[in-house]
Amino acid sequence: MGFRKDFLWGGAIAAHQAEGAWNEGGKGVSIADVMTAGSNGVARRITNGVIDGEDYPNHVGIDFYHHYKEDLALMAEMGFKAFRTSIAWTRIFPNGDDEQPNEEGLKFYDDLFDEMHRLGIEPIVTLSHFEMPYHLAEKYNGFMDRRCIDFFVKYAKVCFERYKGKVKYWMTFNEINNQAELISMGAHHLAQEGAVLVKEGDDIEYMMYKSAHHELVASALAVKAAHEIDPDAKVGCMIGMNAVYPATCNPEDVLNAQQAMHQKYWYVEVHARGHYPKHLLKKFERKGYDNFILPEDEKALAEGCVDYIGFSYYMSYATKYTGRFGRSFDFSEEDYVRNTYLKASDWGWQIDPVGLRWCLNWFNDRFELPMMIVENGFGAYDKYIDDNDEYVVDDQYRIDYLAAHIAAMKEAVDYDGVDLLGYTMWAPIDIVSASTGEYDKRYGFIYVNYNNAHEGDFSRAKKKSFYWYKHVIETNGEDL
Ligand code: BGP
Repeated sequence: MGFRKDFLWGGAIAAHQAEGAWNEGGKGVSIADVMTAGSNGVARRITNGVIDGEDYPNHVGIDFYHHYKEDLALMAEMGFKAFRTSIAWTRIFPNGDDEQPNEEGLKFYDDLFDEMHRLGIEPIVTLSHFEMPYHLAEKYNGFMDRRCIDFFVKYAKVCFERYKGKVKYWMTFNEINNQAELISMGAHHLAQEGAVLVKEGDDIEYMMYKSAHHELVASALAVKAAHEIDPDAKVGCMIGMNAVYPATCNPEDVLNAQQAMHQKYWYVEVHARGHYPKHLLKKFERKGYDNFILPEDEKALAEGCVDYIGFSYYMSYATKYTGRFGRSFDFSEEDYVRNTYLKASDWGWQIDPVGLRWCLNWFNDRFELPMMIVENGFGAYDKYIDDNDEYVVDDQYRIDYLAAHIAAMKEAVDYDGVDLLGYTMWAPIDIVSASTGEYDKRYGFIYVNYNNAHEGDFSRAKKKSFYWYKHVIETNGEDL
């Protein structure tokens, strides 16, 4: 009983939220580099990335590019078995459609992965974490154009060949399904996911399905290529997962919640089963949206099923029926209601460890694949304490959040038969928030001295949770 002996305990970050050095080492500009900082309630905007007076937090990140040795040493001190990060596509292909890869970028990740192995840390690598080359967005409108399938597959193959023997666990597109929440989350999700830029009057529902289809084909072709290049490679999908509960036991609310699950999670069906679910094919037929699925795409999808399901889990939702089942393509804010049984973070993210067990079961019942929880964490405004020698933040709330979620996943392993490969919490070190671009929304066990006002020297210090997580890993999750 308990977690497997070789359980991959660790943490996860993404290149664009941490590395900084946005124009060093031959790197090109990514879609993340041109996004302004938002703040609570104000969405980030996409500009050309050079407007005076605008704040572009991803240009700097936490300067992981220059600090990674120090940071990995701290992860190793906690006993990390695994560390998830992404490769910045623009370090390898600065424009996305370049003939040759950028050797300096390839070398950076060689050094990074070598350092991880030296410390006994297994790399888990996402190929595209919200950061397609900006040039591909501008010139091709991202994944709206089929040519981007080839650009991605070329990039993926270069990575598989170069890092064969160094990287075993891969994921293709981070939280590929976020784009399903276009209306409530703002069009920037479409840009983050598929680097598709939206103009007024565009049919964004059509654009969402078409660009997602191209990404799914690109992902499937990459999975196939990875297996050919390195038979030991395991390639997963990465789904942003939240349980969607009915607000009441009124059958209409129950059906509505099921429709919301259809709407948000059909992506994983394509990744894991190699074909579209029937409810979506019906919708495409009804709306005339099936013109972008070519026969060769169906073959590619069928031949490129993922080896495991990677997913993030932060919160759950509750939804009520507001008069239209299966709203055209979004469950907007009016459909979602506050779950009175749950508390929420300062950003309104409802804290629900039981929902994690529910989600593990949802995946397990359908796909019977191994799983990896590749993100789970608690964003908070941490209070810095000056006069404590042991730690600089007393983040008991973060410990409580993580402990409850680890306990829930242990139940899923012990009682529900879930095959769980690992857990990489988000994020072991404070980094830039993806949704708001803030520094002050902190997740780390390691504090980074830098804030929203761009004050600080990037020095690193331990929080209380640092010692707690070290102990969790030491006891293989037995003592929380
Ligand atoms: C996920 C993303 C991450 C991330 C995390 C926390 O959606 O994959 O990139 O940052 O959520 O979100 P945020 O940073 O907005 O708090």
